[in-house]
Amino acid sequence: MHLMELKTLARRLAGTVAVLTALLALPAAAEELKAGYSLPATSHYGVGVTAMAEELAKLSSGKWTVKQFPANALGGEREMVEGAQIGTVDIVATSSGPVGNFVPDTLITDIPFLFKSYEHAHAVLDGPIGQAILDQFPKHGLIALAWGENGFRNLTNAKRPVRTPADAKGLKIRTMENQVHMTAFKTLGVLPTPMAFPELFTAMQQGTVDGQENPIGVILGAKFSQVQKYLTVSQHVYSPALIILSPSVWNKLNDQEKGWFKQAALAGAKAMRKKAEDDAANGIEELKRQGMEVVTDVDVAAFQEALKPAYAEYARKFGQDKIDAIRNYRF
Ligand code: EAX
Repeated sequence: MHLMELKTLARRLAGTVAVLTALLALPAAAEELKAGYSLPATSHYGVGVTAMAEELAKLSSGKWTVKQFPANALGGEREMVEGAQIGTVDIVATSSGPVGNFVPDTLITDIPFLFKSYEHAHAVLDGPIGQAILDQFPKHGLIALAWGENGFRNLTNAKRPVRTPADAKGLKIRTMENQVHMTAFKTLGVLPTPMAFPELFTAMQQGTVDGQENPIGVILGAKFSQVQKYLTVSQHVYSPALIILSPSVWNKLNDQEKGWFKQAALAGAKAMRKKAEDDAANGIEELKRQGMEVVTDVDVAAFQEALKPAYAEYARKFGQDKIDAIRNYRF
């Protein structure tokens, strides 16, 4: 080999070594997590997941990034929870709606008129009762990092203004795939039609169902004013949300990293609650502008009276003591 060739070879090798050294000095590539939810990126779920991602990046010095899949891109809430179980979805921000089918202990939180206020709901869910429910998730193949919020649900329909249970009777109303909600609506004499959220807009457009019920932020985000004329501010049930993590992610974490995920999820839940509550406070005016006729003088006492047989069923199912412990929780 000529001297010139040797020199060229040496230069090339030196260059390769320099590149390799630079590569090794780079931090490990961030791991991307897939997060799914049923509403647009601008919704309370989007705001919550963004806050969680930012906190996680800060705590872990960028070890994880979060790619968001809003608006049912990964399927309905039940499908996304299944995805978390099998590891095809990493993070799910979901209403408690379908979660009772996986973790039955969550169902008690879906009882109508159980929580009197946001403060009441937060105190129960963030306290020992809520924690005991979160602790049930691992044995059902899921990790629940924090309680978030969907909000107080309100009835909408395309047929008539609803103030009383008599007005609601006979309406065909989509419910979530949740036994506690279905029992309540059946008891009220409406025709409950359980259906996954992604199918709901079309079902209302085509008249397969007359109406549905959801928090104001959801009604706005999903553009239901395009297919629903009447909004009843019934606030008939508080709808919690959950930030769920796939065990396929959780089981690889060390204790410090688990702490980061929990802390990040709590920051996400806080931001989610704030956005859901801001939407509930400001969104009704926007829905009016979009053409909805709004009933605010709802006969809540009559609805509670009409629900009595459902409450008897819940007492048999969950135990009156457990229900009272939530209803009378001091905060
Ligand atoms: O989580 O299915 C529902 O009505 C939920 O409230 C909605 O997907 C937001």
